[in-house]
Amino acid sequence: MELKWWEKGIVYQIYPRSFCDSNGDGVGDIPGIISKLDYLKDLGIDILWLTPVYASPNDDNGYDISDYKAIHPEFGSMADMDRLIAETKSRGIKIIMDLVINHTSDEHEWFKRAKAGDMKYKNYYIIKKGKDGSLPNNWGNFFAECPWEKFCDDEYFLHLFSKKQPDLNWHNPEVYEEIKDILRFWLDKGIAGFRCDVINVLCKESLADGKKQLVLTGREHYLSKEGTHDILRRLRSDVFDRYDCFTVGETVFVNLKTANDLCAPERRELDMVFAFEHMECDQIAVKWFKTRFKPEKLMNTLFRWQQGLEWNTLYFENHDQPRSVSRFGNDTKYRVESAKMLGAVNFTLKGTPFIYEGQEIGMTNGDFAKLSEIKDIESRNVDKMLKSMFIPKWLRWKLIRKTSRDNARTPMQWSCSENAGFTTGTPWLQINKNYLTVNTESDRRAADGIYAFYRSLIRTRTKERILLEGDFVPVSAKNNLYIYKRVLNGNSIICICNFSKKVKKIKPVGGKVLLSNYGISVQDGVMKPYEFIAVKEE
Ligand code: ISL
Ligand code: CA
Repeated sequence: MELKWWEKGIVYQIYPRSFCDSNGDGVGDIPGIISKLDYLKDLGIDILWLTPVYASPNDDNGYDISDYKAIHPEFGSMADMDRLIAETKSRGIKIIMDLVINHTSDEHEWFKRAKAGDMKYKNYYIIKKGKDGSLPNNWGNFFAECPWEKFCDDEYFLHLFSKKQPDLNWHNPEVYEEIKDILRFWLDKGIAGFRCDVINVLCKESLADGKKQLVLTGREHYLSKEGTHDILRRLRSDVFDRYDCFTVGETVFVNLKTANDLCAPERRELDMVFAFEHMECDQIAVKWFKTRFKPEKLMNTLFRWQQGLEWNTLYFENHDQPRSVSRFGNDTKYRVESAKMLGAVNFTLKGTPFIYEGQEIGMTNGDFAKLSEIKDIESRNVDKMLKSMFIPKWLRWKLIRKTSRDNARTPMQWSCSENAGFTTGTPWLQINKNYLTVNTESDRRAADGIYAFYRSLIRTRTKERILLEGDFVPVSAKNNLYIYKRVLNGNSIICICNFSKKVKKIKPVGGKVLLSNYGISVQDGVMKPYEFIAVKEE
């Protein structure tokens, strides 16, 4: 079957605040993105995903939207956005935007009117009376706080995220109509699709108490419910089908069954989903408690998803996760090798690869020294929660330093000039001091640069039908050596990956070397630290 353009393409995620600042206010912006389009074109990407650039009070860095049809002035104007759309189009790059429709900002006009007593808008949100003088139910919240906030008198509104992000009431048909209108507005401008934020929690089937759980008590009442499936199917036929666009859902807590339910082509809901299971391979119960990383957990999870879902999103990083080279690789001695190896795994599995800004030069976790240097609302709430559990300060910091979302949000490192070439002003979040060595300019100059390796990954995947369409076949997974094949019409590519610092012996593989992060042309049976090799078998 002919692959769709979003299956053939490579997506590059931009976190606009941290990408490139054009006017020296310390915040990345749309003109900054435009100035880097040639860089992205040279890398070889096809699709850009922008995290929210809409008007927002920035309680959660743009995921709290106060006007879906306006650009936040700190990012530029609507004219800048139109120019970005035109400039990407002329380079053959498409743009997808973030669609945040589980909640709005409490500063959105709708919520303000609801607050002012307008019943029409009150019914846009989930507002409930308390129960016997206490909260409406016992649910938990994604940001480690109480999900109910006083609305007025004895009423509360639900917010699964921050209290400045009230959840929308998807049982109200007027909400559906409003969102349809917003989608058309952007699609008519030439946007090619959406990354749909926490899309599988839209419909709260009931507001009853939930079964007590360590995290997110109550989630059985809203995760991937029939009401959400119904909304997705309707959005598809009412809106998306009329455009050449695609949707990728950010779907929390999905397993193979629910992921299939959300994106199997015949169900006509989403085109792809972001699953999280492989991101949970180094945590205990909740993401704030990290344990030692074991490659087998990561790789076996990936192998299972490769076999259980027809088409996967392939990602190791985004703006909510620590940097992959610090987390799964080695960000000191083997930074270059392990960053390339992770990239190679991400590009040789079956699915659409996503690159998060900076991943293509092996950017590492932020080098924060104390909580006051961290801006992320989630980290700040987690600190409060852990404090209330009497966890000592040093341990709180240890956990947060490892898991904070700000690890991936530090500004993009462009050069070794002041502020890494990101801004001429004061950056909104501190720049990692390793910018003097880790930056696009030095990386692209180096003989063994990561950027150049990503370019070859992109070109190889685009050229090789086996990598695009071939079936995934696991071969072996033991002793930190991972071997898998991609197979199409009897032709195969074998991929071997040494997920450790130790040298390993294998049976030499003959054939044409397609990719090697050590630049070798013949596989000799020795796998060096973090070595990856892909060989076309003959
Ligand atoms: O990243 C997480 C925990 O650190 C997740 O629980 C995350 O909150 C969840 O995946 C939802 O993320 C998305 O929606 C949030 C926003 O803060 C995230 O940045 C976004 O990716 C609320 O809109
Ligand atoms: Ca700026």
